[in-house]
Amino acid sequence: MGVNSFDPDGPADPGSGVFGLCTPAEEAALVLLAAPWEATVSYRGGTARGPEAILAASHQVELFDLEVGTPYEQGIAWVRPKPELASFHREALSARKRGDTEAVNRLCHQMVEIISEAVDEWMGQGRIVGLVGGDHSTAVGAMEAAARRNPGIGILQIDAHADLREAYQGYTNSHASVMYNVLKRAEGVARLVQVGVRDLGEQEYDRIHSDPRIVCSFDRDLHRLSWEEVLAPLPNSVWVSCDIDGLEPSLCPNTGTPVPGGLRWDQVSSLLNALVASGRRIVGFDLCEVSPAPGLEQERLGESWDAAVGARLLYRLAGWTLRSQPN
Ligand SMILES: [Mn+2]
Repeated sequence: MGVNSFDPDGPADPGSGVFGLCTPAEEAALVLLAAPWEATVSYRGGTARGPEAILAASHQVELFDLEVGTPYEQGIAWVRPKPELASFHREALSARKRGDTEAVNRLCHQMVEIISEAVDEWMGQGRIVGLVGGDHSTAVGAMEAAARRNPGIGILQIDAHADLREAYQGYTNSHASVMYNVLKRAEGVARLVQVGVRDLGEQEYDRIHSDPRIVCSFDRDLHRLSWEEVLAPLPNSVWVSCDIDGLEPSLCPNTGTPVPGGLRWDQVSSLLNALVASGRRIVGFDLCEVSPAPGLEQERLGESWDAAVGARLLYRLAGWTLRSQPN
């Protein structure tokens, strides 16, 4: 990694990897798996360009962070899924255009399998994995893989939406069904703790109250809850699933389905600080639904405000995750 010439406080080398680092994936403690995918977006598109935009914006992120210190020292690398994912994505988008819901569902299922296998492989090689979506449905396979390797885990979901629909617009792997699918498919998930939810259907509301695995801290209740109370139902090992729309829309103005309200930047920080301070271990995480401004040219993706926020949150998620590992 050219330790002698590497200056963590200096500008990123344009040819460098995520956060301006050059650590090969084989030597990194944490790999960030890009999942450019938005086959079932229901409102505004763009999140398939999220990973690329975050990668570009990551070159502006300070490697010293007041909350998480210097996680880059343990090695963080950017990795891509199998090239088939891109062709499946193109096929899914055109199937969607011609109204072939069955084909969309089949291709989305293949996406889930590809992500699940990739995450499992990296975990098998001793890496911790952070998934960078793409729409939130890209996280289903990642959580499945994590639950297989860590039975009994909890999921901490930061999201404006409950994502508990059985299907949405006929799509069984919709971004609106993420947690429904995870709870149905991943037996290893013991608990789902939702934070920031403020936009949901009546059936989702009923599901929250009828499934003993689900505990939801609605956005409207956060002012009277401590993070300790919010986090209390979680077991020791936790996957953090972060849909950027859980944050205030001012932090993600171009996300697919923005909703008023949401967590402030300092609240996300203090929530995740509290999670790590409680002694729980973050076994992996996803960051989804970050979307650059529409029409932004390729070479200007890194200037996107959404990506600037996303890249900083990604660095902190990496930092909290690494810090939470037992020595
Ligand atoms: Mn979501």
